[in-house]
Order: sequence, then C-alpha cells, then structure tokens
Amino acid sequence: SPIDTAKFVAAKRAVEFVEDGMKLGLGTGSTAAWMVRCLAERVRDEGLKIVGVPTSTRTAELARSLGIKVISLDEAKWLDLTIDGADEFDAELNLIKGGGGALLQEKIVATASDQMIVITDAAKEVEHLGAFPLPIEVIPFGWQTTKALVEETLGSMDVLGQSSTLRMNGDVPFITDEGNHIVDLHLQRIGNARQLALVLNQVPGVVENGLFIDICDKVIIGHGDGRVQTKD
Ligand code: DER
Repeated sequence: SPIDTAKFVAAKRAVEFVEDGMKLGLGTGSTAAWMVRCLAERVRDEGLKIVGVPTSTRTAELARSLGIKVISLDEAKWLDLTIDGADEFDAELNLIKGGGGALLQEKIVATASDQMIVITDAAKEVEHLGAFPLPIEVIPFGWQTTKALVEETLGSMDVLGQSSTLRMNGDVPFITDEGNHIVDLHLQRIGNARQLALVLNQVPGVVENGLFIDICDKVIIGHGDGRVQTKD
C-alpha cells in the first residue's frame, strides 16, 4: 500500500546513516519495524557490525529474531544514533510520540543518543502539535486522581481541549513495559509544547509525556510514490 511504501522508503533511507561499530537506539512502531528489517538486511548482506538498544520488548523480539545483537541501555551507556517513528512532528522538529505506548523507554533512549533521526510518512507533518492525542505514562497507584489532576492542570495551559482517556487494551487497561498506564490527552491544539512538557511531568504520578522537545535532529519523510524528503 502507499502508506507502507512511504514508511519503508523512509526507514531504508535512515538505515543508510548507520555506520560500522555504531551503538543504535531501535524505535517502536510500524515504521521503526521497517527500519529494523532494513538494518538486519545490512547486517546480513554487508556484515555491518552494530549493536541495538530496543525501546520496547516487541522491538527487542523483532531485532533478535532478525539476527541483530541486542544489548541493554546500561550495557551501552551511550548511543551514537536512535532511529524511531513519531505520531506528529512540527516545523521545529518537536514531536508527539507514544502512539505505540513505548514513549518512556523511547524518550530515555533518544535522549541518551548523540543523534535522533525520526522516520515518518507525510501524514505526520503538522503545523501545530496536538491533533494526535498526547500520551502520558502514569503509575497505577491513584491513577484516577492523577488523571483528574492533569485535567485540572490543563485548564491553565495553552491548549484547546483538556479531556483525557485511560488507554485500554480491549476491555482492560493498557499496561506499558514498565507496568504503568497510558492516559491520552485530547488537546486538539497545543500552543506552547515546551511549557506543557515541563508542567505535565510535575504532576505527581505522571512518569513521562510524549512531547519530544529539542530531541529530534532530522526527520525523514517517506511518500507513497517512493519519494523521500529530509528536514533538519
Ligand atoms: O509509539 C511511538 O512513539 C511510535 O514511534 C509512533 O509514534 C509511530 O508509530 P508508527 O510508525 O506505527 O506510526
């Protein structure tokens, strides 16, 4: 399908930036899965020597199944490059991530990298962040109170909407790799993403939010006709 072509060509282009000996952060999501596959092909065909730090158990399993050497972030200590997807990106390359529920490990890994390259299809490019619900990770203890406190805090933020929903996995709450909940914030439009990212993490019980501010260095945009654009 055109959307798969778009994700594939973006992923393939990103993998061209990978050099022998690199320690890589491996993102999560459908676009990142294409990246893992393209990376595994270079390992197999060229003998590329790299190690990968996954941002979710599902990425770890995919990478291992394709012959990529997987290590922990603590073993790697620091990474040369993280390649990951995004749900939205704006002109400043600020992102909303977390559609796949892996935002906590994704943000830790991306921050512990010299460079972050984001791979997307064109639909992710927005003028203002916020149309995509902003995921936050919340510990299970008192999560309903935390959720209510977050909504109250949003009342004084530069956002259009302030409702939130607990992310479900079928008829039970979605549980992250760390055993936490995800609450999605329906903000419609975020006026000041930098300020919102700081304020959200001050609410007791909120572990992390899906706003990636000043973390992404380059966005590679794939198109259904095979074209690839780069923004940095
Ligand atoms: O959960 C995430 O942060 C993913 O990277 C998400 O933002 C992009 O997933 P997709 O490539 O399947 O659209």
